[in-house]
Formats: sequence, structure tokens, C-alpha cells
Amino acid sequence: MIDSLRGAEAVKIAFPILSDNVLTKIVYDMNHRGFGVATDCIDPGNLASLRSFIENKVADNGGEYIGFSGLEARGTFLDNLSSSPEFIRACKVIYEKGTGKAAPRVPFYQVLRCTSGKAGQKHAFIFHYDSYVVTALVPVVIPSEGRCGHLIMLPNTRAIRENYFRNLIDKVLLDNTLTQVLLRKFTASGRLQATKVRMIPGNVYFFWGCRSIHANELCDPDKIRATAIFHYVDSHASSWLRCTLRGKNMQYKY
Ligand SMILES: O=C(O)CCC(=O)C(=O)O
Ligand SMILES: [Fe+2]
Repeated sequence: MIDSLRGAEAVKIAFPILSDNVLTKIVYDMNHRGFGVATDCIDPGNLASLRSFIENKVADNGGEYIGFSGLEARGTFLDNLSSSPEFIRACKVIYEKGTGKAAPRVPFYQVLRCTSGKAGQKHAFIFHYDSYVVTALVPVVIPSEGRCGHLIMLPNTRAIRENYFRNLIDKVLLDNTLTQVLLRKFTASGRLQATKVRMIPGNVYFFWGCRSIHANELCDPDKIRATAIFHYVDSHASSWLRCTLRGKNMQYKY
């Protein structure tokens, strides 16, 4: 610890500076195996305080699933992460290396999902595309045994849909009981080769959310599984059609 901070509450850095080589490798992995990892970049103390916030909220909710979007988890380490210049820069560089376009100056759409109890099971195996280009997934609590709710994905199954109408067609094809049942069946049997991501708290996982079909597997109801998700650059932000269909001021995930 730096001397001047000894004895005082040291301010833990939210996210390290990632070198250009590391970011290039993350983008390469996102393109080739579906996800890239920034390892050991979240301080254990920051994770521990977030973990106790989550445990208290789940207990207050009778041990059942609870989710927070936007600023609802205000006052936690997630605030520091979403405003961390190093984290914002990492996402910006990943976006730019991956798309070849300049990243717009936009905030994250932030979600904290705490899966637990019977209600948590309803949130498993919901295969979807995000509507945001880059998804940065921060595992906070991941069970180490039994059903752990691993992330599964079919990476890069479509291009970024510039056209919202084409996105709607994908949504209709994906977001129906038949497709969901078939995806669950075929990924479980191995007929469809899904990529399984066994996330480790402390790491941050990046993937092309709007290009990759993904979901989390079932988690034992007596365990908590919690992930913070930072969605970056809404691919349909300027879509006239979406604004007309859904109203201008709402945040959309999918
Ligand atoms: O919790 C996870 O592992 C994935 C969550 C997710 O895909 C989302 O919130 O968009
Ligand atoms: Fe997602």
C-alpha cells in the first residue's frame, strides 16, 4: 500500500489499465471463440462488498431472484466501475477494434442479476441477443458446485443488425417457445455445440452481445448466482422504427 494511504481507507482502483496487446487478444477471442477475458482485474475487497450487498438484498427478497437495472444498485462498487475511465476505455477500444467504427460517447446500460430460489430458475435458459454491441459480464457470485448457472452461448451467429426491422425478424424467430425448447434440448444433447463459459469472480468477460445467442444455465435454488452486466452501445439507438414502436425514452435490452 502506498505510504500516504497506510492507516487510512485506501481507495481501491475499480479497473486496471489494459494494454493494447491485451485488448487486441480479447477482441481476437471474442471473434474466434466467442468471448474474451480480462483476468484478475476486480479487487477482491470490491467484490466482497458487492457480495454482501447482494446477500442482503436476496435475503430481504425472501431468498428469491432480484434484479437491478440502471442506477438501482446505486452506492455499490458498480458505480465506480461504470464511471472508471480505465473500464470505459477498455470497452471503447474493444468496440472500435471489433467494429472498425468510432465509439459514440454513450453511458453503459447496467444490470445486476441475482439468481436465487425458484424464481431464479425462471430466468435460466432464456436465449436472447442483447441489443447492445459489447457485453461486459462481471461475475460476482458463482456457485462452485452443483448446478452453477454457467453462461452458454452460440457465438457470433449474426452480424450487427443495423436495420431494426431485421432485428425484429430475428427476435420473432428466437423469442418463441418452440425455438427456446429446441435450443435448450439441442445445446444439452450436444447436437448444437454451445460454448460454455465457467466464469470466475475477479475476471471480466466480454462478448458481442448483439451478435451472440446466449443464456445462463440452471442454478440450484438454494444458491446465489450474481452477475453485473454492462451493455455498451445500443445498436438501434437511432432507429426510427423502434422509437415509433416502443416510445423514445425507454431503455431496451433486446
Ligand atoms: O447473467 C448472465 O450470465 C447473462 C445475463 C445476460 O445475458 C443479460 O442480462 O443480458
Ligand atoms: Fe444478454
